[in-house]
Amino acid sequence: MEMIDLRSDTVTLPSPQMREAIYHAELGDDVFGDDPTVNRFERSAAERMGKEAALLVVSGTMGNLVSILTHCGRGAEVILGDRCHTHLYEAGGISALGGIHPRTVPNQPDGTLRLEDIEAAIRPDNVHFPRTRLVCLENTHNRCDGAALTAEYTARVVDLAHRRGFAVHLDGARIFNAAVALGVDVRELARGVDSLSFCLSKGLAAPVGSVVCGSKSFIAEARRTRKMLGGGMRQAGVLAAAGIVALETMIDRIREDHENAARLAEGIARIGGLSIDLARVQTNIVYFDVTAQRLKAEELVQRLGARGVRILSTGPARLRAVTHYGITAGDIDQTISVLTEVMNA
Ligand code: TLP
Repeated sequence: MEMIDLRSDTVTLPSPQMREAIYHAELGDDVFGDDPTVNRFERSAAERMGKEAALLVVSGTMGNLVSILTHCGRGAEVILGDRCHTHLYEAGGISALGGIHPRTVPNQPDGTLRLEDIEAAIRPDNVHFPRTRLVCLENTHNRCDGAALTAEYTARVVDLAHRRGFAVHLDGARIFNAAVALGVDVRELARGVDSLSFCLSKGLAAPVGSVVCGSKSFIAEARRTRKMLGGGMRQAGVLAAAGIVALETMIDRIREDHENAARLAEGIARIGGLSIDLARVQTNIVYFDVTAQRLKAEELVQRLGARGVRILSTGPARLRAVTHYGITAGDIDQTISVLTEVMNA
């Protein structure tokens, strides 16, 4: 049975053009700075984000960890959303490996942190307190329905942080989804932030890799942090080659993923026993709930799986489906009909 895998956009397989580029990549030892493909990729990634420099890392988790460790010393405090990926799903790495104290403030349903909440979380200068060094944003916001944060909002947070003497890191794992949804250049969404990480292996469909972007001096320091974490890679041009193709060919097509997500959401809205807030589906992430008392989310996942559709349960009654490269409108129609069949059984 051919599976329709909507568990995440991380399941994407590299395009034929990526495989070709990997095969032909010119390579060297990147820890010595000698891999020409990595160097070319990092220059173009930085340029695309409007930053001075970039650093290839293995994953989104490592991108956030390297960035936060580079901004903060041990005992520093970072302000972040209570539903952000770094806080929920990165194994507590900033505390475990960096001795960094997380200070959560509530994520609003649209993925933002209220400026008043950030302001109230800033520590006064007093021996009792850790020092506030950083605030983290996430765009698009995974747990907040894939919401896209606007450039105007980000600018307000940057302004507040810089006025109060600390930095901003943006987890832009899916920042190109935000740029496409908002119809803006991705540079607008990256403007002013001191660092950002974005993923090659999600909506952009490359097999492995994320990128940290920032100033030249920040990236030089981040390179040292990456080495400390064991993330210095040698002939990493095999990854960067796919990254180059990802940046060249995979951004514009994201629109299709958003159309498929909207199509799926509209289908779900028509099925009894499921509920969805259509207005919240802005990008490629579709969260919905089972309202039928007899069925748990996990059971629904099992039944769909048996019929060739894979999605994730993210709570007792909550589910997530993510559209991506390789998923067609036909796959979405098939998913809707399987969901309808299972719910009516
Ligand atoms: N998210 C994954 C899972 O870990 C939940 C997914 O399937 O959505 N930032 C954000 C906003 C993310 O959504 C993810 C991955 C990461 C960082 C981490 O990236 P990786 O998996 O490359 O370490």
